[in-house]
Amino acid sequence: MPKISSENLFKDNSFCKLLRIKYPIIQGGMAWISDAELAAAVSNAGGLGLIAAMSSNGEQLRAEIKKAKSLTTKPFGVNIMLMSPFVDEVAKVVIEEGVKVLTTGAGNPAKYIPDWLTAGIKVIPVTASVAYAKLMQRAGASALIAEGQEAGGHIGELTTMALIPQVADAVTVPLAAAGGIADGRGIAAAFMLGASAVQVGTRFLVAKECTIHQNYKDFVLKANDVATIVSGRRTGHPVRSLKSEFARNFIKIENDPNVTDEEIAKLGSGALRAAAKDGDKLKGSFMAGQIAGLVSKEQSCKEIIEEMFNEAKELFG
Ligand code: TUI
Repeated sequence: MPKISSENLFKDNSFCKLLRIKYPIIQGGMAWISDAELAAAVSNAGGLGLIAAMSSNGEQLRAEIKKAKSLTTKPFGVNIMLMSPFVDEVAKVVIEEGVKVLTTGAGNPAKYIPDWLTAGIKVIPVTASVAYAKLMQRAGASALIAEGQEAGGHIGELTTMALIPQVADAVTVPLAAAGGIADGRGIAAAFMLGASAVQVGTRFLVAKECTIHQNYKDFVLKANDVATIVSGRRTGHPVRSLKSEFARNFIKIENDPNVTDEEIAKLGSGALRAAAKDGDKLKGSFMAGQIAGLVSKEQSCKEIIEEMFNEAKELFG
């Protein structure tokens, strides 16, 4: 097995080369959260910022992309959530707007990949299993993000610790690790497991440039190791979030056999917005990863990224 050194963190790094970025860190494409302001701040700090297309229709996404272009000259990307009702239109808008990098989540992007590749876009699907990682590599993925179930939001079954080395052995494209990473130790561990980049969501929730409601940030800052819970197992779309009234209630209701699937589906709608925009604990789904307990201070994106990579560099000696 090749030795990993601090050289691999920056100079000799497949993600930095592929994406023309300084630090091999991707900011998670978080629905209702990852806007032009956050994406541009991460990109300006040397990482890859992402705009989440999930909550946007085509024209809203176009406006957000234009805004990001006005805030940074560095590369940034768009995250496309495949369960979005607007997925067909946003899949076209990213081509029209000359977006250079896409990540995808919560489904299979195979039918869009040929058009994106023809347009010169680098496509980086998020995967939660080895089989799906192989499928995405065959479909033309430029790189992959393997996400463990420590992550916030929609999750798969495997942990980051078990998933990353297995995916690393199964594919040849550059691999990023996600789920449970919020400091330099997490970066170092991810690299040891076979990743050459990390994707971070939870720690960026409390970034100064992240525009979510202060209640959301405080919820993350106060979280401990057992502050998250998984709901939505019955719907087939399990979601990790902080233990809000809404999340506890959702689990109670989904466990009730008298409640119909339609009623459950209705329950979830609007919950991401209620958390991000209104900070409403009764109606909001405050998605966050298990590493929230480690996130204890609000910092700029630049401070977050530089601190994380300085720690990782120290660890490699
Ligand atoms: O997508 C995410 N995280 C998300 S999406 C989201 S919005 C949402 N809200 C309510 C219910 C569901 C979603 C919030 N957080 N992460 C990337 C990710 N993708 N994790 C797991 C997957 C995944 C899962 C199944 C990717 C592909 C897949 O199946 C592929 C297939 O075989 O169809």
